[in-house]
Amino acid sequence: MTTASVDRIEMGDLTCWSLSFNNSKLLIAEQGAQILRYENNGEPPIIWLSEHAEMKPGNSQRGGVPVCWPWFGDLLRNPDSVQAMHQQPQQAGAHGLVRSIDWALEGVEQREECASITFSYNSLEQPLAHWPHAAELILSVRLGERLSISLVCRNLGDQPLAFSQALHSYFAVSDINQVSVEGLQDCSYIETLEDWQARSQTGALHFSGETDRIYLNPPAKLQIIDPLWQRTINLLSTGSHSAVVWNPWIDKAQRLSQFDDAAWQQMLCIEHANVLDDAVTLAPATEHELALDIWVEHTLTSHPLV
Ligand code: TA6
Repeated sequence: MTTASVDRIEMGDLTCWSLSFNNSKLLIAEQGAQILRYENNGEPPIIWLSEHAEMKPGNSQRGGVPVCWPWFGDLLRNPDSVQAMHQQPQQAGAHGLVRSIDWALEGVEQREECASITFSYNSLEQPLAHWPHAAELILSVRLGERLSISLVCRNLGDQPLAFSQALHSYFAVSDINQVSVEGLQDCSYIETLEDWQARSQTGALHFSGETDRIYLNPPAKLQIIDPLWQRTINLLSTGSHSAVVWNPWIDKAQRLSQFDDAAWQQMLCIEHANVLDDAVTLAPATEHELALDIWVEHTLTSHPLV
């Protein structure tokens, strides 16, 4: 009989929690409720973490699944409703305000079929600079045969709450030149590297340079096909109407913090989000859930007989 386990551990200056179930392991930090690692024993990681990740307070770690909220990306590229929630939008940093603050541990569960952990953030208890609104986030992670992530946002105020968001997931790949993403064919996307022009995806997505695209209304299921590691990473989401696909490639990799110059070859971000016109406006006393299931299938590719 398998009994999952949850243990508290210190990683550098960060308090983290280690979940294990069968041969799967997950590491999550209290800071930002940020998943840092997800892997099956004896296999390459599923969620990628930079070898230069600095385990110290004040910055999100490069890799894992940073939570971007109450905005994604550059606040000034967000809808007016989202910008108006901030008192000094011109001064705001990228990807919101909750990636680098400690969340509260709400609960831990160890069962036969899974291990789970829940964190919360409440703006009434931990006010955010220049963002004076009443909201609560609940991030729940369940490790079983799959990894299930749920991000719930509750409007605790008496006015509508407008936000954009993303689970900014970094996935490990064998070689970005060899992988592809299935599921985005025929989707419209915004090409942020070419003046935010609207485009349409033809066929599967392959990579040959810096990629930073916002796909609109993608299907619930996307797949990262990795022939070299003979695996497919399956991604199944609900409550997400945008998907950001990002690889920094060679030049941007050299400008990124906590990032080896060559690391662009072994990572790929697929970020389940609600951004641009998909930004969320919550009525008072209502909530919204963005959820994502991640699991790996092994695909033994048949090699032609030599
Ligand atoms: O999600 C893609 C992106 O917006 C990229 O443009 C890049 O800036 C990446 O996020 C990382 O952002 P960060 O603030 O974590 O360095």
